[in-house]
Amino acid sequence: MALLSFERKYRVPGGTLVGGNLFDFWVGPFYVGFFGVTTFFFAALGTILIFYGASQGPTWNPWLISINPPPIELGLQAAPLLEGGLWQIITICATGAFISWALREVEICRKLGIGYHVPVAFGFAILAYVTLVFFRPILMGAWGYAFPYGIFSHLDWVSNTGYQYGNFHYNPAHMIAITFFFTNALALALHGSLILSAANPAKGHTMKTADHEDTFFRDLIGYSIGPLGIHRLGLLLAINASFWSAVCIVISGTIWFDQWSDWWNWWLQLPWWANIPGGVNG
Ligand code: 07D
Ligand code: 07D
Ligand code: U10
Repeated sequence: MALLSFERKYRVPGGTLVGGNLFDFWVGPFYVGFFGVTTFFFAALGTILIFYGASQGPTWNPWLISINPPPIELGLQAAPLLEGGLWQIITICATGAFISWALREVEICRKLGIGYHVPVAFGFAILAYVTLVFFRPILMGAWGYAFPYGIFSHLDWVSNTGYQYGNFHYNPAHMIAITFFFTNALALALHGSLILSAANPAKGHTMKTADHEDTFFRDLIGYSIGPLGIHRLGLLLAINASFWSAVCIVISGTIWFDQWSDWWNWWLQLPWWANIPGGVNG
């Protein structure tokens, strides 16, 4: 079915979570819904406040604009507008917009009668964000531990936060997250190239089938995960990348305070060699 006639058939009322049929309509290609209105509201308000913050700051250079969280000394209080208060309201707007966007995805899934996999996946990105700006700062007792909203300033935050724990590469959850990110890129490269190799042949050649795809990997590595399996794997890798990222940052400063390289001392403390002469204790 051509895309436009499919849309005509499936653009039907119903499936909304809130608001009944009040916002159950489309604007151009976009489904609106109650959560489209809330997304629009939060995103517009947040953007306006970023521009207001920039107007009160020292620069209009887009790379250097930065809306900073309150100073650490203010703890978890509500801050004056220009000393982190704007950051606090923008954080509420951003979180409101991301959650609204996920719920709008849910409503669209319900209309189409498909699974909720996309909003669940996006939920893991939201988890990483709220870990950075809510969970970790709350556990550490100050909003000042969250990252500033600016293109270069948020890079400075990552670098400074990393070096506070020595070499952040020794954080074991950071290692797991990075491994998932890298594996994710490998899996997408393999999948994208395999599909194109079979489904997009040169002019004059015939398109090959899923059996050809399976056989390629069985010949190469003795096993094919299959056409459904590769998508399951991709989703698993991607959500784990976000999940372990959230873990690696939430444990830094809440349950681990030292250099991350020291964490590995447990290896040296294992009982079967901890007390041998010349060992860590001997
Ligand atoms: C391609 C989908 C499109 C999205 C894009 C981003 C904005 C921000 C607003 C100036 C893959 C749109 C950008 C709306 C403009 C203001 C106030 C997604 C795609 C194109 N970062 N980060 C970037 C965000 C964090 C880090 C680029 C957001 C953490 C490093 C862009 C968040 C840490 C590097 C950006 C966020 C961190 C970047 C490209 C939120 C750990 C880079 C992003 C809400 C996760 C790279 C100058 C991209 C860069 C980069 C946006 C959080 C680290 C500006 C919205 C605090 C090390 N980040 N980031 O393509 O070039 O994403 O920076 O959590 O090197 Mg970041
Ligand atoms: C948080 C983004 C959420 C986005 C949302 C949507 C819009 C709308 C609109 C386009 C999580 C936003 C949407 C705004 C846009 C339109 C229209 C994603 C988020 C909800 N690190 N490190 C990570 C690597 C080092 C450090 C994660 C690699 C150094 C710290 C990942 C290297 C030091 C933190 C990662 C490396 C250091 C991290 C980031 C290499 C610095 C974190 C991915 C090769 C000296 C952060 C939760 C992520 C984290 C994080 C990778 C090096 C410090 C695993 C590959 C050694 C402090 N690093 N890192 O989290 O875990 O995405 O955050 O050297 O806080 Mg690291
Ligand atoms: C995949 C796939 C597959 C495909 C695919 C894809 C994955 C099976 C079949 C999809 C993949 C791609 C297309 C590839 C490219 C994608 C990426 C690289 C990912 C990154 C994407 C981007 C960078 C693009 C981002 C663009 C976005 C997010 C669109 C921007 C949209 C807007 C600004 C509008 C958003 C809509 C909203 C909020 C809801 C509706 C609202 C409106 C239309 C606005 C009007 C508002 C109202 C009517 C409400 C009124 C508002 C009120 C009352 C509030 C007022 C408040 C005030 C303060 C003013 O696997 O294979 O192929 O294609």
